[in-house]
Amino acid sequence: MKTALRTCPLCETACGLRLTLDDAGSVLRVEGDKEDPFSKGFLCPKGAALGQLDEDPDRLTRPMVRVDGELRPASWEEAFAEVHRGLTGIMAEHGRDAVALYFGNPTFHTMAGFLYRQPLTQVLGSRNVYSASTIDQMPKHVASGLMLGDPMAVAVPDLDRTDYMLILGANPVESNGSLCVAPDFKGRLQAIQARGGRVVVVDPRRTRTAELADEHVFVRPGTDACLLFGIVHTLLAEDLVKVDLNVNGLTELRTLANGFAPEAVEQACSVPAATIVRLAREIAAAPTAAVYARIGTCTAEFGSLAQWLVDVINVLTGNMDSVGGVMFAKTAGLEIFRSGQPFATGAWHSRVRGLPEVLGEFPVATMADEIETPGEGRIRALITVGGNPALSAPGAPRLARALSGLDFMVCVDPYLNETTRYATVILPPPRMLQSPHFDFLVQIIMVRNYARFSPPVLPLRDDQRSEAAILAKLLLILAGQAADADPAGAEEMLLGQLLAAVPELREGLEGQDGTELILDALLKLGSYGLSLEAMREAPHGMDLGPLRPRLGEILCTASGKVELAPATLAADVPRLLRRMREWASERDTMVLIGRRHLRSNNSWMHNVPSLVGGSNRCTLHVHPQDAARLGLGKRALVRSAVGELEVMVELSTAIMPGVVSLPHGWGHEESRQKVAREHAGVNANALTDEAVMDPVSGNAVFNGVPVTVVATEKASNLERK
Ligand SMILES: Nc1nc2c(c(=O)[nH]1)N[C@H]1C(S)=C(S)[C@@H](COP(=O)(O)OP(=O)(O)OC[C@H]3O[C@@H](n4cnc5c(=O)[nH]c(N)nc54)[C@H](O)[C@@H]3O)O[C@H]1N2
Ligand SMILES: Nc1nc2c(c(=O)[nH]1)N[C@H]1C(S)=C(S)[C@@H](COP(=O)(O)OP(=O)(O)OC[C@H]3O[C@@H](n4cnc5c(=O)[nH]c(N)nc54)[C@H](O)[C@@H]3O)O[C@H]1N2
Ligand code: SF4
Ligand SMILES: [Mo]
Repeated sequence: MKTALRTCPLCETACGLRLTLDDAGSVLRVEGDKEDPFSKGFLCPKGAALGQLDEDPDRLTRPMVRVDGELRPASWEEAFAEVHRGLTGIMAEHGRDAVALYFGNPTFHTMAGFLYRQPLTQVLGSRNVYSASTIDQMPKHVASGLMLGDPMAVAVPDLDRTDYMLILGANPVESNGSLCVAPDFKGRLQAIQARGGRVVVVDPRRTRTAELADEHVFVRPGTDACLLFGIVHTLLAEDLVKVDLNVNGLTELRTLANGFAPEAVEQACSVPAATIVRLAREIAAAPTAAVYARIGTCTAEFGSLAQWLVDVINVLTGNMDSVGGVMFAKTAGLEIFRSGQPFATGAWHSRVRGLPEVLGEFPVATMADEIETPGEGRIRALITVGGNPALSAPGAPRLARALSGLDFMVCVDPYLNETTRYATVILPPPRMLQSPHFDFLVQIIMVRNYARFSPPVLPLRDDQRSEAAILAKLLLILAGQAADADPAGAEEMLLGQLLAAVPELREGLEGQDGTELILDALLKLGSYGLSLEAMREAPHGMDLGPLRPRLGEILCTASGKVELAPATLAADVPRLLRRMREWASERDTMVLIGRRHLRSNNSWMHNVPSLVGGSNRCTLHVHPQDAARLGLGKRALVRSAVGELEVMVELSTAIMPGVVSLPHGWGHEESRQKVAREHAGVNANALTDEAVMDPVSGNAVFNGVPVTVVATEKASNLERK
């Protein structure tokens, strides 16, 4: 028996875990690490299932290569030779834009994903770069970038000190929080209440977070920008503004807000004008307040406007960069990457739909267009790293068909799943416990500055490759080197770039492999004068103190001021005004939203028996009033502009009438994963429409999708066992 300390790599919350393993390396028990200064013993059911997930017998242990149309196990040498053949051939014949990259959600968490993402993108030199960002948080980056200059300057609620928290479109009691890292988010919300503060939740569904709150406000999906504008309008009209930062654009903001008086927006968003006015007054009157909005407001038609208005309210009420309001974390290893250059979008545009590049990426919502549309620059090969777009992207069935028509596809992924089934080569990373872990990106969004390093718990076997070594090989192949090039060369290249100004640091670096050496370098170059050695000496993690005001270090707009009415966003306001009128008259249209469940995470945790079944089901939540009106029984057919699905109906008074909710990440009927196949569910993204997006950020729209729902008696996917 052995115990090991480990950061949970499964979600943004980064909980400290204490594992008990047997001599064979099998996980016997997972507990929260009580000595972790940040998570203090908290863990969720997914963290508790880390061992089962890591030891899932359906995880791939060997590379797979397609031979005669079928994926077969192969050696690493064969697999890399095939990758070399496929990619170099396509790049030589069709140019570099013919090869696309897709980085999925886990690449935001793994060390290898973080370290190799930029280098792979740079070395490939293709415009066709996609990531889970444009099916998630891109509107936040755009709003921060345009207001503050730095797209990575994500303002985080000062959860532990605020007196008032307005939450829109987030359900942290189930999701554990996103763009706001706070282990035991629920306990921290309850602590706000215990110290006399107030929590208000705006959501079309009375979620577990809404139930805990002091007040829950139902909002019509997709209309948050109107509601938020109503709050801004009130703050300005009632002179409740106390701006204590150097700002630009207050006059323009006033003009833009003109059309959004609370009485003008209430019809569209279904929130009474009196409630909007009261919320504005409450935020302004609270000693400190934080407005926080997540996925429900990002994956919507006006995602960027909503994210902008959230921070406008934080600025107008004196809560931006201030204790108890929203602030900016100070990372241990990333500050050197701040460019200091003002953010802009649209340096180039996509070939088919002419969409602007945002952070060097095109929207996932246009990936199928770029694969299917003939002509120069068409995508013919795709590299995916830790992503499952065949389930997670809008209009997913069309994208899956497009993937099946690619000339070549290589997937770095531990599973043969709905996406990797189209691969020519699958390169599986080792078990999570065989990889070192340090959450680089999550440090940007923590409610307290904190760092923790977990060395690998288990060694690699000879027939395995670390994820970093896999990505290093891909990097070398893209750089034109031979299939058998030594991945250590890529690591030295990265170190060389990092230490260009201080090459003398190279000699003193330590680490078991290239990944650890690079981490040591970043920590030594970082804000707190840390090192890998210092991290090893603090195996429970290191508290680096509460958030402190630091906007002065981050702000990099051209004006040097906080931009309250950036031109790119102001230009999108007329579209909102038009849509607002339509919403007011479309009140009978049924709309679809998503749903997350505590025991699930996107598409890839449905193969662990303890995480599926029970209440974690892929059902359509329908309000009983709607069900009666539509004559729905157990099953229903849901139709959208792009597809239809037969679903199991679950009545719920928690959902707003006129709204139905279906979780994403399901639809495993053809999966090779045994347990997941038995709990197949349906793919919600068969209903979402890739033609509709937030045009400013290119973000997909998963919430507020117009649908019709009719009764059906056909046998359902859900019941097929
Ligand atoms: N258990 C679990 N945890 C997860 C994940 C998971 O799949 N399962 N996924 C992880 C990932 S990748 C992310 S990005 C985070 C997301 O974390 P959260 O943002 O907290 O995500 P959700 O739980 O989906 O909460 C979104 C809420 O928005 C509401 N909503 C839908 N449409 C609208 C709208 O138009 N307006 C408003 N105001 N609300 C709306 C929904 O009803 C829902 O309650 O969670 C992470 N954590
Ligand atoms: N309708 C609807 N669709 C949504 C959402 C929604 O709310 N509603 N949410 C969106 C959001 S917020 C997100 S983040 C996206 C997620 O979209 P994706 O990132 O495309 O999908 P995931 O389901 O997270 O798939 C993760 C993949 O990574 C693999 N993987 C797991 N661990 C590792 C690892 O250590 N290394 C590597 N290389 N691979 C690994 C898994 O096998 C899986 O194939 O989905 C989006 N899609
Ligand atoms: S909340 Fe759960 S999944 Fe997320 S890091 Fe903590 S234990 Fe892991
Ligand atoms: Mo996400």
